[in-house]
Amino acid sequence: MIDPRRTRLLNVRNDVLGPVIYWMSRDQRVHHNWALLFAHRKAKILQQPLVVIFTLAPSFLGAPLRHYDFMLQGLKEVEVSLRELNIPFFLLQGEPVTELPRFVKKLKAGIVVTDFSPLIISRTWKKTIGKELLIPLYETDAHNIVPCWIASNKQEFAARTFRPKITSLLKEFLTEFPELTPIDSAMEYIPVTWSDIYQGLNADPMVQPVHGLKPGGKAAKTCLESFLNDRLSSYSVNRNDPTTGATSNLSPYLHFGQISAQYCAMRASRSDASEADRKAFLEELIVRRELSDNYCNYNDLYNSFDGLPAWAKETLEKHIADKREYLYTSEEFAHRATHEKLWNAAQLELVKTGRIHGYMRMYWAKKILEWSETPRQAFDTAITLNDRYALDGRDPNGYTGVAWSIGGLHDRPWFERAVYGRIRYMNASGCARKFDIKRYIARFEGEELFPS
Ligand code: FAD
Ligand code: FO1
Repeated sequence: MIDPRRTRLLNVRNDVLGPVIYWMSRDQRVHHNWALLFAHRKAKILQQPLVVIFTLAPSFLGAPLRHYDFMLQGLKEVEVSLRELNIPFFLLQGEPVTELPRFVKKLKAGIVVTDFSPLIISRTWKKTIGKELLIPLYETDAHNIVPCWIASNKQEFAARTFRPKITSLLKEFLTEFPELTPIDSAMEYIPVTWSDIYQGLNADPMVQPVHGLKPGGKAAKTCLESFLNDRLSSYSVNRNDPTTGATSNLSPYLHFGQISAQYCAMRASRSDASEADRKAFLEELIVRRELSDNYCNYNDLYNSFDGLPAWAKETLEKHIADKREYLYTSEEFAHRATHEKLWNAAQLELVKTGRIHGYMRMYWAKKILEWSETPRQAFDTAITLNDRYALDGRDPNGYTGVAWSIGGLHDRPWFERAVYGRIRYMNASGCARKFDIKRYIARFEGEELFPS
């Protein structure tokens, strides 16, 4: 029931008799989690206890308090759900590369299973730990429906080259999940003292937690159900209109793994919405999202201008000396000090609500390209602002989204123009053709951030 292709061994070691550890990182949930299911099965076969650990790094790509708060509230729920299955949960504070091997020794563990992330920070942790451990370190892709290394063995050119590969494999991988049964492990353990964890955080409090979006697995499920019941049936028509609120709002939950994309895809494909609406949603949730993991997994320069396609770098560099009608520094962008109300409203949505509507995100990034000194500076500004304020930031989707908007990744050359070269152009009047921009600006100009 667990496809063996979802898991790979990161170091050459044999299973040892001893407790099995699931080192949870990207997929912070108990249900519909292939990595936990794999570890659970190993524990059953070897008749060993199973424990779950999360290593809370002192800092993670500059994540401020907003993100840690959302994540820790979700992890609190994980601890409770695991307790119902008699599976201990440990939260270790400190560098994973020291804390994990130390915990393995203390526990005399026999196997470590972890989940998959294409980000370099996560790959580096595993490379170091895999070398040091004398026991096996397995990695299960619990985030993608088709495991990243199965979907493709190279960086894909565009969605159109990736889509057939993914779609042909969906019938084998878009499946139900086996049930997770309680473990009869005799291991006693002390519950996490969450107050100490919060004390020990040194995350920047300048970016406060957002209201209006409850963290955790239960809230994620409610968000999915409300989307399936009320909004999926208008998704294909309204998804690009930020004033309709027609999208799922699932990205923070998907980013922290508080809900399984595969579970969302199963539920959506069975909904009674039209074929057009289901197709449009699954295109984003499966093809676009898994294409982002493909980009980050096979291009080590995913978070840099240097990672962009050659044609895009060439055309942007050809126009590097073009006169910029407006010029802003990243601070001016951060403080919404541009001449354009629509752009300032999008930045305000991002800063205040921790999210920015998908269509606006493209326009938001492209204007940073147009109004920055250089394309390289624009790329770095967009990543910094996105990761600082967006709850779904520090995600392959973000690096890929910025690379698409500013650097033509997975896109094609368009007709040439100043500053952009042949990168696809967007502007406010283009937005006005799509939706009521006055209404959008009004929502954020008066800083009344949630429509009554
Ligand atoms: P829905 O439209 O309901 O889609 C459902 C899910 O499909 C999303 O949650 C997401 O997981 C996936 N998805 C949707 N659109 C895309 C896309 N274009 N690329 C990849 N996956 C997609 N997404 C992030 O998760 N984190 C980011 O930091 C991020 N930064 C972005 C920056 C820019 C400049 C751009 C253009 C896009 C960015 N995206 C990012 C992708 C996309 O805009 C968001 O995933 C989407 O708007 C999230 O809202 P939703 O969950 O309501 O999406
Ligand atoms: N993963 C961890 O294993 N430990 C952390 O301390 C941690 C902090 C963190 C903070 C913000 C954020 O957006 C993600 C964070 N993650 C952490 C990782 C995250 O869950 C994913 O594994 C990566 O973002 C890869 O997609």
